[in-house]
Amino acid sequence: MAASIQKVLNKLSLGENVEAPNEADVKALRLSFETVGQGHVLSFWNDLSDSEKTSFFAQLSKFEPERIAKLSTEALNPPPPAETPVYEPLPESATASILDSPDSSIKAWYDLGLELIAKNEVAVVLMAGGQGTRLGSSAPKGCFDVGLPSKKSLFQLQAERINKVQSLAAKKVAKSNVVVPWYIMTSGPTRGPTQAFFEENNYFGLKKENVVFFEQGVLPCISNDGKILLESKSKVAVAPDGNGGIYRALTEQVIPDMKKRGIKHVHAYCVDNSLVKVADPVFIGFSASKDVDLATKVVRKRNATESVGLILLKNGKPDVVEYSEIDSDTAEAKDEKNKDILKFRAANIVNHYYTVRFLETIPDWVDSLPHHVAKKKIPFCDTETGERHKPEKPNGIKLEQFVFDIFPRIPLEKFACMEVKREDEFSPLKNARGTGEDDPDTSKRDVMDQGKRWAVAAGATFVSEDPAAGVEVSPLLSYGGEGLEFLVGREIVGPAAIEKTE
Ligand code: UD2
Repeated sequence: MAASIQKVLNKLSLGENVEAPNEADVKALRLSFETVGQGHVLSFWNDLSDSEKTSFFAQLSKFEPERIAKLSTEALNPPPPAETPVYEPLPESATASILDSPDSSIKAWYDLGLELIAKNEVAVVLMAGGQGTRLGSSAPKGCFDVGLPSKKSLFQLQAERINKVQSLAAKKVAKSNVVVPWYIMTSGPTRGPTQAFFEENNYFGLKKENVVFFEQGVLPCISNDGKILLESKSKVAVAPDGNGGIYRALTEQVIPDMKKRGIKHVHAYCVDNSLVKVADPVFIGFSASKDVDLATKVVRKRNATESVGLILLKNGKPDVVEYSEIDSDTAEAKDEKNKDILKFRAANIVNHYYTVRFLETIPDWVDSLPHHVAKKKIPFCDTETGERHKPEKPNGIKLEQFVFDIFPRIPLEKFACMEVKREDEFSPLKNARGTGEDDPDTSKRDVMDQGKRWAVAAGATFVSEDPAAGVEVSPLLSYGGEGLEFLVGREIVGPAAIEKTE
């Protein structure tokens, strides 16, 4: 990158005002795009005001035109698949299932997990940079109130689960000041509103210094003939670079802080799972006891067409085949021994464990992670007329990386998969209210059903006019159904919310 462009970038990163770029800088920039056939991005340069020139120059300077040209050429002209991949379910050796593990194992993992949390060796990374288009909400998904009696957002539920697991760990080892730092990955559009939401809510009771926001990268949107799309005369249309952008972002913005804090174990998860067990001691303990570098939680796939990735062996290596890329034969194949269940039924739920030891190797492989193509309707500015259009049908592609694309690089003996109960750990908020599946009402239902199971298991009697009614149990009271002995003999009239012991 020309020294002059770097100089502007340095000033920008320091938040300094940058004057309108000088002719030499603009010439260098224009050349860097023209050289790869993308000179059209500067079609309207001379029409722009100084402030537009400054912001547009800053945006363009962050891109690497050669890398973008290479990515878009590869994306639009994908090489024919080398050979039909061979898919097999993961071997027993690489998987464990909560569903059929003895209580003694689960308790051992739980105790080890709490000990590691108490030693301040565990951190959490939240992937919250998605744009949540299917949900139809303009705010970041974590701000969404699914309609619980408490009206708690997904962010608040997750913050309180962190709070609770910290105090469970502290109590177990009779230690104070147990901290699970929470690193929240946002993307351009979600960064501001997310941070503001946490400030307004005083970090939901967590200490501000232990909630660290960081930002994933963005990539330009590309037209179907390989040209960078303009959103306006002075702005390139961009989109977050996918949840696989987490790796580049972690290396640049998070790993140093984790090292400083002595973190060794990381739980990374998806914002829109209303049941997510954040920093789950069982998962942390399971993964640490097997000394793996990467572990992933799965649930049993609901049906052949559920929009989830499938965890399996692909050509002998652990991998995930995304729902948008799976062939129907594979999706519908039945288990050889039991025709009633799917052969490939380990559904990815974006719930991963990493060692920091492994995350420190990101620079060795981050540039080789593949990009996936999503065909999208992308509002654009016509580079001939300057008019802005909102297309009716897909007119271009967004390039994104997937967080699980690192799986094939993990030796099988350093990889593990844990199957968990869907009803206890997975209820994604994907769709707008009224869809009937993976929407706010199903999220609320699943949280309330879980609380009802916990209350009845603790000895309460549940009564309700409405058989579908449930009980919301605050995460500050119970992380996984424990500590509810005070409910013995109590009658709970549903729907109900339990926030305190008295
Ligand atoms: C994701 C999984 C899919 C399955 C499904 C279950 C991936 C690539 N796919 O599909 O296999 O597990 O979830 O619910 O993981 N995100 C970012 N930055 C981005 C894009 C997404 O942080 O640029 C986050 C997003 O905020 C969310 C998570 O990644 O927390 C999953 O993203 P999604 O909901 O767009 O993924 P989906 O449902 O297509």
